[in-house]
Amino acid sequence: MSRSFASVVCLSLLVGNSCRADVQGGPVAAVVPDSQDTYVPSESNLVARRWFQDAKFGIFVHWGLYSELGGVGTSGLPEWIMNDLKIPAAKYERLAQFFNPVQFDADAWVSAFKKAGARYLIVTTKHHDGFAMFHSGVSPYNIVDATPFKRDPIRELADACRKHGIKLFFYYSQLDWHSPDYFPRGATGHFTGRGESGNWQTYLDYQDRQLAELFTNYGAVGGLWLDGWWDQERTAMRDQWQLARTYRSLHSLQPAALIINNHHQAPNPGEDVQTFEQDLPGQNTKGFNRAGIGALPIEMAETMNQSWGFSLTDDKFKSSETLIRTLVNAAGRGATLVLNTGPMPNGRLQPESLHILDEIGAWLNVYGRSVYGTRAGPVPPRPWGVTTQSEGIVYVHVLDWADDRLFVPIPRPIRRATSLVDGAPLTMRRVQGGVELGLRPRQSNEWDRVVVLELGSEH
Ligand code: FHN
Repeated sequence: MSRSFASVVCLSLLVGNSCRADVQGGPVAAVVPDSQDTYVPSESNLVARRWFQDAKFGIFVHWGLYSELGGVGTSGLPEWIMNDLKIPAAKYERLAQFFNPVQFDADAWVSAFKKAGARYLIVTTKHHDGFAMFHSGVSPYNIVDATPFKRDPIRELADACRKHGIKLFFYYSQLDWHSPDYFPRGATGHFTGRGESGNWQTYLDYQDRQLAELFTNYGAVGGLWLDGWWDQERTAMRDQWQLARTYRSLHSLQPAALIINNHHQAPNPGEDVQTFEQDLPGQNTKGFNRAGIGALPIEMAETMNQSWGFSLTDDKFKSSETLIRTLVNAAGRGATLVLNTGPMPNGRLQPESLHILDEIGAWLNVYGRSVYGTRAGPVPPRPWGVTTQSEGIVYVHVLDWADDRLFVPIPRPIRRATSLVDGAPLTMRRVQGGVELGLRPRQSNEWDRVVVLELGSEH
């Protein structure tokens, strides 16, 4: 029996904690089926969840060996170039020898994110290509040991984030195109020159040891953002990730750290935030978001152009107006937006990204209070826009409305309606079931007309 087949058989026979898939003799932890796990978040975790709901805006960074190739030759997913061009792992490894992003300046990145109004940062510590962008003792296939750069950007980012008050989250791909033990393979990574055997349990142990390093060596972090589960969605390995084991270990290392898994499914026990990819929660234009919205805090991840990693040819950057509207539309659904940028192989942020970040920061400087710390408002999303709310105040975000009167179905008494941008009072008329607001015309550069409604007492 091949060792890979033995592993699968052993895994498929698991009952409670009784089976140890140690065919290769590697360290193996007891396995508890995910479905039997219960999870009670710690008090500090619940506080962190509220913080996350208040944060409303984060930055996502996709940066790795693939950034060197600038996405040339692939369709829209630069970080997928190893898979898409069928580059063997042994050849792809050479990219590490050329990776020397000497202009990387963690402080400059985090300062730019902070100025843009972001409250947290998610950075790729290992993408599907399997290369660790941090100093790992688990494998020398990492940025410190395998590149001429020899620095640990994750440590530098952790320090900069601490200095600037930004929470740091780690992106980590469970899917791996480099490890021979990521076997049986799922939907991707079939042409990277690996043999037809591997030990799944050894791979999971490798993954969990790297995750433990991240949760041990970089101080208190915001959390973990997993990706790649979906690679096995239609295989026999679908339920063999031992998520409960991974989550339990990480929650015990850092109880306040939030675990997010971009599996595109309904949340599992042990997860703290539900994320939605490139669609507003409740929408599914891209095909990722088939699961409904659960009870956890929610997030939407979006790109600035069409790519996650750096692309030399992708100039389809969304306008700052579009991205602000996405942020507002997310907030109106109670979600936090994490906006991606793909830094260049020299270590610098793309100039287009910096420009967008500046514009978002300028907007948030003026309109921030209608977004930060709010929850979804009393009026669900409408064709004209959304509402958000915080203590005693409803923010009406008028995104698409040409007329000078707008009916808003808020039956509660309202003391005052003002325009957020200049504090000017607006007329309002109580009508059946709500209030009719008098709007002033939209200015040409006004991306969101925000009306501040101060609620009166019910009695
Ligand atoms: O395949 C990845 C992709 O490269 C990128 O990392 C995004 C981010 O949400 N997640 C995966 C696709 O679901």
